[in-house]
Amino acid sequence: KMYRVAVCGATGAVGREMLKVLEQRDFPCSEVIPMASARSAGSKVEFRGEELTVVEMKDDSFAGIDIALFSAGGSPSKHFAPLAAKAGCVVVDNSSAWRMDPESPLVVPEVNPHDLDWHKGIIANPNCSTIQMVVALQPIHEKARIKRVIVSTYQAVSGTGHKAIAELENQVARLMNGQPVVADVYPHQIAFNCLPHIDVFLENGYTKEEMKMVNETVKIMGDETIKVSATCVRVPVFYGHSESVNIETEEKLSVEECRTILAAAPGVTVVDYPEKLAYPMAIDAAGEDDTFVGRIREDETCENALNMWIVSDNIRKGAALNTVQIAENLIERDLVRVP
Ligand code: A2P
Ligand code: 11C
Repeated sequence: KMYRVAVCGATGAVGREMLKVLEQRDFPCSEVIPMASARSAGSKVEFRGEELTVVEMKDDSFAGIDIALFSAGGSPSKHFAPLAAKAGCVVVDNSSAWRMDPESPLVVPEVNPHDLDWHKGIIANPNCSTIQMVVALQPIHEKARIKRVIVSTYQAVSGTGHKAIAELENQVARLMNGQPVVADVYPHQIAFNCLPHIDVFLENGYTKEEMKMVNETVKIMGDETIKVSATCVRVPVFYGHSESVNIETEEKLSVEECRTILAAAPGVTVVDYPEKLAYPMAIDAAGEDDTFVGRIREDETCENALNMWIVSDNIRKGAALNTVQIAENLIERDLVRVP
């Protein structure tokens, strides 16, 4: 069977990657309909060597569409996803709008594909920094039960969207030419800097991005006992989020065992050869599908704990690829229908 697929937010950083991933994975689509706001309606995007015309996403845009992949931001998702589902279209949403909604499964196919069974029309794609972390945590949890995770992230500007990519390029160029920088997307200069601030600050002193890692991890892994403490930092990298992760487990797991488990885990590649100076790096992960794990070592200050470094392309596994994988899973398991 072939499907009619809408890509909502098709002109954005993630939307463009979704088109690329659909093409690369030969997704069974009879038609792809790129949608965006009125601002870019009429513009062109490329798919399978053809130019497709972007149409404006409207309340009645979803009749006859089987699957809609959303990456148009939180408020458009809040408004349009229920309308799409009502029209009989299954939505896989990349925004934060539906992630903690008890009626919407939050899915990483390597971790909890079974949660797709109870979808009611809207399936949420987790936050990029959460996705790459849980892909590595799940196999460790299955073997040794994770009690507590302490994570610090080093996140690329592409996570903010195409305007932030342009802002970093522009600031670097201006600084190299002795001109003053212009900060518009971020509150401070991002070029040659690190900002311990992603998304908005909350009352508890954490940022929303940090609390996404705490809450989404529990929902995806289906275990409320897993405690997560996060610090999220924006760094002047274009593509690829990196994470320093400390994992405390119930059972002892040796470095060697951990490497073996991760090497066998779906979606994970272990790159851990310090003697050859080989470890995961954002510039190598960019454009790749896997999550890369290295620097695996014992935390010598704690009985059962390991440290590791986890890197993945935030636009691919962190967003576009995971969304398409969810859609592929729905097809495989005959779940492309709104109950
Ligand atoms: P547009 O080009 O019309 O602004 P990014 O995350 O890279 O900033 O991209 C956001 C994407 O979401 C873009 O494709 C943008 O389209 C789209 N978008 C933003 N707001 C809306 C909206 N209200 N309706 C439809 N698409 C939207
Ligand atoms: C970032 N993680 O890197 C964010 C981007 O909740 O989907 C994704 C925000 C979200 O800025």
